[in-house]
Amino acid sequence: MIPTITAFERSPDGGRGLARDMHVRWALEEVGQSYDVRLVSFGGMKQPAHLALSPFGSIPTYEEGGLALFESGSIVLHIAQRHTGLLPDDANARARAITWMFAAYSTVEPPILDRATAVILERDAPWHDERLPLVDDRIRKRLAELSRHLGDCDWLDGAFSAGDLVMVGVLRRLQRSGLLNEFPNLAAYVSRGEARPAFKRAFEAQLAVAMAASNS
Ligand code: GTB
Repeated sequence: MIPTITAFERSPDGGRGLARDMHVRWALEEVGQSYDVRLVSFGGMKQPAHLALSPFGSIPTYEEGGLALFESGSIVLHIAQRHTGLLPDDANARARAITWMFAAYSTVEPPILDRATAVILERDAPWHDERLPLVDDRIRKRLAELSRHLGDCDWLDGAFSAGDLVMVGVLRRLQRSGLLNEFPNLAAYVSRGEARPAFKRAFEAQLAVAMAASNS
């Protein structure tokens, strides 16, 4: 059965592949699973039909037969568990790869999301100029820890896994901040992820949506 995912009809990132459907597209491409995409407007996300799939009115969602999922992490894990290619066979290595997915979402990403909020929504606040450096330092702390762990390895724990897919997806949001370049092994890690053929296919697919939206 071909799954259907949802994505922004008009992504605010203009095709930079930063919205969370990118994680899901990339995972599906890595395992060779074709998929359909239903594009949703900001208004449509808050309508009952979409809220029935996503209680928080967001993308991405994932439908496959009688199964409907929301949360990109849960969707990537579902894909990884049902196909080969994103999780190791060895039970302990598998558990560690899943741990890296959680680490990406719940330990590395929170200050990165704080930064996005600061830059996009709090730019005019009187305390913005004081807060941003504090947020950046919290990001630097996490990046330094991650950089130390990665060292000169290609991936976080042996072969590329769903943990790397999510971590690279999370780190990509820093590309315009300059923070990633302070940690050359992390910048190279992100580039390695982006060089994967599956990433490129997923990126091109979401870019095509953004280009069509900008021409309409
Ligand atoms: N925890 C959820 C998950 O991982 O699936 C978070 C889902 C989420 O935040 N979805 C966002 C959304 O639907 C899109 S991805 N927002 C609309 C709404 O809630 O009304 C987050 C995102 C948005 C925009 C950019 N950007 O422009 O760069 C990057 C990431």
